[in-house]
Amino acid sequence: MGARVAGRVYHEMKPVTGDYAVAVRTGDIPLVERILPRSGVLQRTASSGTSTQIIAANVDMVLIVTSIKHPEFSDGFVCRALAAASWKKLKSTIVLNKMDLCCTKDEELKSRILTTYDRERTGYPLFPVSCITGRGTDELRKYIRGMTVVMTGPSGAGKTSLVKYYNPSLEVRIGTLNPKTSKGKHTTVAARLIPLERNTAVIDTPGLRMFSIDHIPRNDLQFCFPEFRNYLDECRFRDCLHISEPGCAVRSAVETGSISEIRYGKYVDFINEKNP
Ligand SMILES: Nc1nc2c(ncn2[C@@H]2O[C@H](COP(=O)(O)OP(=O)(O)OP(=O)(O)O)[C@@H](O)[C@H]2O)c(=O)[nH]1
Ligand SMILES: [Mg+2]
Ligand SMILES: [Zn+2]
Repeated sequence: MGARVAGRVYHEMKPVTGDYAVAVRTGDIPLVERILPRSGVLQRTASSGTSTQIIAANVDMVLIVTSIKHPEFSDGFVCRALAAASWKKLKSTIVLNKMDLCCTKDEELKSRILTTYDRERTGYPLFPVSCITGRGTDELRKYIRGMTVVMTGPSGAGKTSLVKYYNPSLEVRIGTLNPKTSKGKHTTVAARLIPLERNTAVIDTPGLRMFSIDHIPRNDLQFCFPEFRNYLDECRFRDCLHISEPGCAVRSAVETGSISEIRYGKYVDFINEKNP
């Protein structure tokens, strides 16, 4: 059902997908008079680069939907989205879609991804799935039961296909990929909350070129990598940023293999992107 939003409300607190609102009936269409305080907010730095954009509100978990290929798996995207969710104290889960496309020559990439994001190390669950064969979809469905989850990912990773898989009668547009680049064509243009079974809902969102995290302060980035946490107190210097300081326990953990080199490399990239 549609609703109108009072101009004052729109001005004060732009409504976003997932918001709870108080509305009154005025004729045919309800009028939203108030938006309730938000919890569980997923946000990124807006494309303008100067402000943050709320992707969805009142979510219990973020599903980072990626594909093993077509489009190519991107550690940069995944690590940025994980950091953004973690910074807002939101739980995340990685969904590795299009497993049906994985052939013998992709085995190395597959095991590399599974090792990098290994749950024992990072704490993040990872579900390999396929919307074509249905592989892994039951496990994922059980895992999100009772929650409102927001999906984010690159265009063409199969976010809308996954909701359609769970709710085949849903009228949604599924896109094709650019055959040259294997990237999606930004088919979904607005976020939408789709109720699944009782108490479960999925928010489908438009695919992103990049998940910008310019809004996360430089010093906070280290807390957005859960696998660093056990080591942060062990560094020689209290203000260690874990880049080149002597006696850094995080870097030692990278050397011994307790922290993935790829995850650590992304952390260093994110630090270097920020002005001191
Ligand atoms: N082989 C294979 N193709 C898939 C799978 N899931 C989705 N696709 C295909 O991937 C393409 C893009 O799917 P969408 O669901 O539109 O992707 P999206 O992530 O919603 O893309 P945007 O809305 O642009 O962000 C379509 O051609 C789908 O048929 C899968 O598990 N296996
Ligand atoms: Mg879509
Ligand atoms: Zn350190």
